[in-house]
Amino acid sequence: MHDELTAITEFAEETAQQAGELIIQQRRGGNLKHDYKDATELVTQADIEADEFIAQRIQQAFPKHRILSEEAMPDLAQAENLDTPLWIVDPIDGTVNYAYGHAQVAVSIAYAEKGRVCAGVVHCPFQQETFMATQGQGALLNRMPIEVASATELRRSLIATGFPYGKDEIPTLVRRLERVLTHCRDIRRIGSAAADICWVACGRLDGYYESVSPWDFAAARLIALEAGATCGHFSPVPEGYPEDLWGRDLIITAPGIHNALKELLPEPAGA
Ligand code: LIP
Repeated sequence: MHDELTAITEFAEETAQQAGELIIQQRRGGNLKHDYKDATELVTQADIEADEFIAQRIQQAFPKHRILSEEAMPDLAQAENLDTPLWIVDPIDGTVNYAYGHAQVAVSIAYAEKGRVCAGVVHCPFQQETFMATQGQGALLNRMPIEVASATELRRSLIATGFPYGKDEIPTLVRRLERVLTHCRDIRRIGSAAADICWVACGRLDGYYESVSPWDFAAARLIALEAGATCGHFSPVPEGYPEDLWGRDLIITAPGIHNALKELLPEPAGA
């Protein structure tokens, strides 16, 4: 099983790096076509083409496996079907960054069996960084071991978060942000959950919290766990739903600040 999983991680690494080359070329070519999902969420032609490329490679190599991907196969019910292996794909995490020419963009590919993510790759093509992990084998950045920060004081910790495309929850999120910013060193809003979480894994950040989709975080969460991070939720995970794929109210931190940050996140009674 160990060798099979390692081979799957290496397949995901190669696939993510090839998809990374595709999106670099697309952006360099200029005139990037884009559209909007639900009138608010930006999607580019590169998102769609990279999603199709990754899906084709997975289907050729693993025809019996299922795929949950942001653009081509976004059926979240797939996450609750534990019968066959599942690939969870975000072809471009940080789509707005990608469209604006920023570097914090990630290709995220995770592999899960019975709802547990056991292989994950996050490739950041514009920064030439590939984060990866196989369950039980530690976390790597460009094939070198990484580990989470040793932060123990929230007031001296750098915390990342993000915000949804929809604006309904902004008042609650701003009140939460005020509580966190009052008690930590500073906040970063990088624009890619996969990059945020991998930066916690390698100690560039001390913590992260947000609510995102499974494809945004599934691979990075395994990488962070394997790097020694504490991963959890600050609200209950629905009974029977795979914790590794539940993206509401995520908190991923250096172990020493987990409880201190977690206490600040839920809306206080009567707020
Ligand atoms: C993004 C997430 C990010 C979040 C953005 C967006 P996308 O995913 O990675 O953490 O704050 O609103 O959801 O849409 O670029 O794949």
